[in-house]
Amino acid sequence: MRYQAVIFDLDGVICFTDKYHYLAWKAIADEEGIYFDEKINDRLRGVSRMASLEIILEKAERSYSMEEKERLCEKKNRMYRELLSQMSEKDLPADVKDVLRTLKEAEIRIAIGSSSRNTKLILERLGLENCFDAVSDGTNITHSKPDPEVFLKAAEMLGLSSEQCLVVEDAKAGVTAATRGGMDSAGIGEAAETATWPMQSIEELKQIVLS
Ligand code: B16
Ligand code: MG
Repeated sequence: MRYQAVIFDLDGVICFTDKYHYLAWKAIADEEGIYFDEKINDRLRGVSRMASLEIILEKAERSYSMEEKERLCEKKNRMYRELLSQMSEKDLPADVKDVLRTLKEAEIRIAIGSSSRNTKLILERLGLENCFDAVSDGTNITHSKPDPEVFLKAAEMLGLSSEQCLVVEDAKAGVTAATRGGMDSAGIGEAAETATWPMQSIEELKQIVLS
């Protein structure tokens, strides 16, 4: 088999927390009187919390101090975590569950490579806290996607080289990060446009990895 491990992005791949990011950022933007829509939201996929705010503030009519930006990030994160706290194992899509089980049965190692600092909470809510062989996330990196750091750290935790790992992404920034790290990628949604393996659905991953 071509790959020994699959490194999964979290938001937008394993679960649909991307919609909660949108709702929380939308509430912040509305309060501040800043235009924000789903198209702008797509640019936030895979990028850090502060970098996300900077993108939203491009439409602001005034400039914000670093203190104000930090307050807005904290507020957004409180709203986001409130939404996450309502999640349960039912929010793990059946096709994702099936893919994870199939890869494990085939002894392909699985890891998380997410920019999120809320990864631990999300995995707990989904009942996946003991599922992955490695978890690399926003708490162990200094540069978020499109920098390859999060994926390189995941490969290092697995004890594997970049060529042995396949990254699964929903964000163009994530595909760029994988490519810069010397890794192939499988992409869904907008990430399918630039990934090594474009996919219509996550189920296609079984064919890509196991053939
Ligand atoms: P947090 P991923 C990313 O997660 C999200 O796509 C991105 O929208 C978010 O800003 C980033 O995590 C940071 O998340 O505020 O929870 O630390 O797609 O890399 O799993
Ligand atoms: Mg994502």
